[in-house]
Amino acid sequence: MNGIYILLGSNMGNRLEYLREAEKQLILEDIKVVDESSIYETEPWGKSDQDWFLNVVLQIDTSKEPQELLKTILEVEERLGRIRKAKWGERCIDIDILYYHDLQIENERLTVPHSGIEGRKFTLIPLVEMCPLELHPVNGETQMQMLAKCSDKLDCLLTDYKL
Ligand code: A4P
Ligand code: MG
Repeated sequence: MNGIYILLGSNMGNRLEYLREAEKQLILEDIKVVDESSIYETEPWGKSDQDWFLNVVLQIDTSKEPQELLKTILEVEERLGRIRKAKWGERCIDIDILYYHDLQIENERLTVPHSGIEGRKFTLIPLVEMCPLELHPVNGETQMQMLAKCSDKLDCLLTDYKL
């Protein structure tokens, strides 16, 4: 995997504005956006009695090490007023680190690559759009191969929203 990829998700309030504001705040924190996927409207995964999400994947460039990037992400979530309630539950903004080049990290605060990639179409579809042939550093599969195998049946609809 060549690059740092993060996933933004929102399913509360003005979802598109939350995604836009999150991107703005990240840029203010010395994070450069190199590429962005389309925005997808996605059926809630994990906990179905909640509203649909908007999801987008950003490829970013930053001098921050993974732990520091996580800290920044948590601060941006907080600034945007994210209140943590139920696991997998509704949120105005959620930012996850998907890949940090080929790094593998596993501690109580951070798992990279993100543990949910293989099982979630709302993550794999934007990744396939951006970097279909890049390899997952742990399982050695391309984003396309993972999507082809993925058993997630939830809808992930392309929108023409722009960040
Ligand atoms: N953490 C560990 N690894 C990471 C990582 N790679 N990136 C830790 C970011 N954070 C990471 O996260 C809890 C803790 O995870 C963080 O403090 C960090 O130390 P959280 O965001 O507060 O908790 P959560 O999101 O409720 O739980 P979890 O397990 O992270 O859920 P996910 O995987 O984030 O899933 N359906 C659709 N359609 N679209 C979505 O975007 N998102 C979720 C949340 C569920 N269903 C969804 C979507
Ligand atoms: Mg999360």
